[in-house]
Amino acid sequence: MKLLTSPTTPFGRKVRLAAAIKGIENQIAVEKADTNPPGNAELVTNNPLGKIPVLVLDDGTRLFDSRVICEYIDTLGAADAPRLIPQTGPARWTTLTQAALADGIAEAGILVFYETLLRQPNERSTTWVARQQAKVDAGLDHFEMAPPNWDGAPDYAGIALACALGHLDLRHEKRWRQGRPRLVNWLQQFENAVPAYDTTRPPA
Ligand SMILES: N[C@@H](CCC(=O)N[C@@H](CS)C(=O)NCC(=O)O)C(=O)O
Repeated sequence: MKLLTSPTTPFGRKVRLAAAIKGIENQIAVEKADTNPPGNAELVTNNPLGKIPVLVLDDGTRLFDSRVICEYIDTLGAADAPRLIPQTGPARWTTLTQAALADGIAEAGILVFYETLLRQPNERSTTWVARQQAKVDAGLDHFEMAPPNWDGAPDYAGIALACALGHLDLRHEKRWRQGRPRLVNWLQQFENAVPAYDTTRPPA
């Protein structure tokens, strides 16, 4: 399998952590993809949205987005490998909802970052940035009150939250850490439990 991604995307990092927890990271060749036109032409042939990550299976099937890829990865690995997403019952919906919130934090954080990276100063909207930042802050406050728990290995919700926080460390100057001691401690516990969090850390 081939994973089209980049060293800085939190969504590609989710996939790499999922693969590591399932013990199948050696089955995935990681390939850097360009998301910016015109260099993204090849990526668009793999995902019409031009977004990463994309997992290309050995038979040529393309999987995206990161949630779909992580669900697929959860079907792989040894029989005793940790399950990332509960298959049935209330725990399934809790995990998926927590992960959706974590992904939403990352998506809003990325929109704030893109505003300065991809838009000229005269195109930027402080109102839009404030609206997205409010989503980041509200999501973080929710997790400060109720971070995802795990027994054994962190599940998919934990993976998604750790990657969202990693994105904010990289692109938002670690501001999320101020006033959120429980979440800071939670991420430290995650790092201790998942060595791949360190090896997939994006370059500063
Ligand atoms: N919901 C998607 C989000 C993927 C996403 O937004 N990826 C960003 C990189 S972090 C991207 O490819 N952006 C390029 C673009 O929007 O043109 C997922 O979970 O995979």
